[in-house]
Amino acid sequence: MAKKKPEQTIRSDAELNRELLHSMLLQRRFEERCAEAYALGKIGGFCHLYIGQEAVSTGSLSVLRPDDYIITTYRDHGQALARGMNPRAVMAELFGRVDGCAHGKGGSMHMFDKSLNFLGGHGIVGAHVPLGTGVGFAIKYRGGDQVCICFMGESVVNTGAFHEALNMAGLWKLPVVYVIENNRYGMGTALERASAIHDIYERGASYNIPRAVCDGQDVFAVRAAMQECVDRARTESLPTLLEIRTYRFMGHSMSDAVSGTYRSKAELDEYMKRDPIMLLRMHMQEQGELTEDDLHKLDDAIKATVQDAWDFADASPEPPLEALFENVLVDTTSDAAAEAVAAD
Ligand SMILES: Cc1ncc(C[n+]2csc(CCOP(=O)(O)OP(=O)(O)O)c2C)c(N)n1
Repeated sequence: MAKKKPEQTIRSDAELNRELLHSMLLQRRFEERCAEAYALGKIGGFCHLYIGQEAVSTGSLSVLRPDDYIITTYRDHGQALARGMNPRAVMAELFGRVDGCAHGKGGSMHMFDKSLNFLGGHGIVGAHVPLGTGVGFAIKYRGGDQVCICFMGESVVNTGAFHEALNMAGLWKLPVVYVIENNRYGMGTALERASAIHDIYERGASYNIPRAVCDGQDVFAVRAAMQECVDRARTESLPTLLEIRTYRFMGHSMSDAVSGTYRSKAELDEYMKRDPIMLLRMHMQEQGELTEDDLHKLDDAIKATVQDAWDFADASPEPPLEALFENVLVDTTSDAAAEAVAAD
């Protein structure tokens, strides 16, 4: 029997497709090395991999301007790389070294880069959503036309902070795109066991927020959906609740097995048939935009980039003991602090 071809939607030009493939493959190879580094004890603490979800970060961030803002959860390595963060700074942060983006004090869940308006990397489920709303408020208050993208997992919609933040965004018409990365599970709890509503995007109705849903394994579908949301935010200053349906191929974090007891191997296999990188690669090969040789060269170059990030991180020193007390307390009453705030 002929194999059914995985569905795909909008098409794009060859150059752009190559950039999208590069971005997604970089995340995949980076995460694979993170798993290895974790097993070797070079990375400690929490570590949540992004394998399987790469079309969400790449597709979403590919339609943004450099001055737009991004805020996200702890599953943040892929989004940081897709935004253009230096893989060295990301890997060094994971290794807990001084050359990391947070000088080794944040780790996996706290990627941050002010120069890219990448505002983290937050570990408390739901707690960053009001911050995303605050960024939207600041943009509007200052009269700018930037957009804030606030990523979150689907279990966030059951936290109180989500509802308070979306109510304000709907009421004040803030330029924020709230992206639900619906990968079906909050740790080991399936969406259907945790939420009375299974079409998560419908929650936007409660706050009069426009809403949409798209296929998160198809990078073109993500781009198209996100472009609409970003245009709405930029030109009409309106928020959107966008549900992107995806799937994580690894465990919730490094502490659980690949498959877990909460889902079957058959389910995992079924979703892996729609690996987002494979779908894009197949499309490009069908269009004559990519040969096997091109693919190998691209993959080798990306592997070398990731190896370079690893070597850089490994050579970077650990933060000194005194660093424990740096950036903990700020005297906001001093003249210097007031000047720093005014200049920002
Ligand atoms: C307030 C709070 N409660 C519990 C946790 C522990 N915790 C970490 S991740 C997680 C599940 C989150 O699932 P989801 O939002 O769907 O995101 P995903 O991990 O699937 O990307 C939980 C309960 C936490 N970090 N913060």
